Amino acid sequence: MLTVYSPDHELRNAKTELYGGELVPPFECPERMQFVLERIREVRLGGVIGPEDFSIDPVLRIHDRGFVEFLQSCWAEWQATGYRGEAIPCVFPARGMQQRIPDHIEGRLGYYAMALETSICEGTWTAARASANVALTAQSRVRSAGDSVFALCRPPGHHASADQYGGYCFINNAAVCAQAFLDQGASRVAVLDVDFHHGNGTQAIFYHRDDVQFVSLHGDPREAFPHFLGYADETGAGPGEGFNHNYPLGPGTAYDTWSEALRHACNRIREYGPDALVVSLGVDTFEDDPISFFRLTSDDFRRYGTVIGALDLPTLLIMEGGYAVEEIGINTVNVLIGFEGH
Ligand code: SP5
Ligand code: ZN
Repeated sequence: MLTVYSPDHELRNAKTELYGGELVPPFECPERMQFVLERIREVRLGGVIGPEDFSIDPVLRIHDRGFVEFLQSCWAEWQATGYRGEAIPCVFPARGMQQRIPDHIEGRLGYYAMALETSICEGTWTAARASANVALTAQSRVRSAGDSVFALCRPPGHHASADQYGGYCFINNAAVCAQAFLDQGASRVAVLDVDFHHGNGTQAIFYHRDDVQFVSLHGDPREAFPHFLGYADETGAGPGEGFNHNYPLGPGTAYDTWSEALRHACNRIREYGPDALVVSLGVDTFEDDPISFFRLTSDDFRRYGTVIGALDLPTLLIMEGGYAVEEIGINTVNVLIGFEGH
């Protein structure tokens, strides 16, 4: 399987993540990519190519212009205030308040954030753009060649909505690529999100639409981030009713229960009959992931790769989360090996 990758992700190298009331080194760190790349080479998965440059247009098909401009200028504006730390909001348009966009960076940070563990630092926007270019390059290969491609994206994307960043995400790579398939002639696209966390951004972006089906397995929002979306009764709205499927699963979920949900999810995708499949591939479902609570083993990743491969669709696999850094390569590449060997 071909992989698309850019070293420009290294430009996002934040020093801080707000975790348990402390500022700690971010779980979502540059080293993650080295372990995946190494493993790809070790098992000779296939070639690794760099991204092409895309304009901002495919990103603007999904994200608001004001949001994109905010991400672009955030670091410079934050620095101009004289603050010494990385950019973190501390005030929000909470219930009962106005949803107007303020001028000051402090207010705009709160307006555009969905979570504040994600510090914005120098290089964040450049890295996020490179990540989107990686995804779009892989998408264009899937579209032109009809085979399946792995987009080794960093930063990840599935928590980002049309106008909010957070959960380590800035541009929703999966949503941008699903839209790109449609814009290039597909009638229906399915997004299967197997990251431990609910893909709230992707769900919100397509919630009212019937041309993108969103199917997600994740930690039950009663117990897991992002906490405010991902319940089973969120089934879509308006023309999108029936095209959103959530499988919230509780603490300690192991492969028997998880894979049962996956098979159910895959049947929903078969019924939908999409022209292309986008997989939001997070491997934070791993038993030793430091911030998650599922119990998948490294072998389970290979097993479920075959289940997804058996859908037999042109598939774009996009890297999302996974924070057991030493094992992220083995687990991610196991999915790809299983997928190819189905
Ligand atoms: C892409 C992705 O996987 N983003 C995940 C972002 C999660 N950030 C907040 C984590 C809060 C973790 N709290 C769990 C405590 C476990 N002891
Ligand atoms: Zn995750």
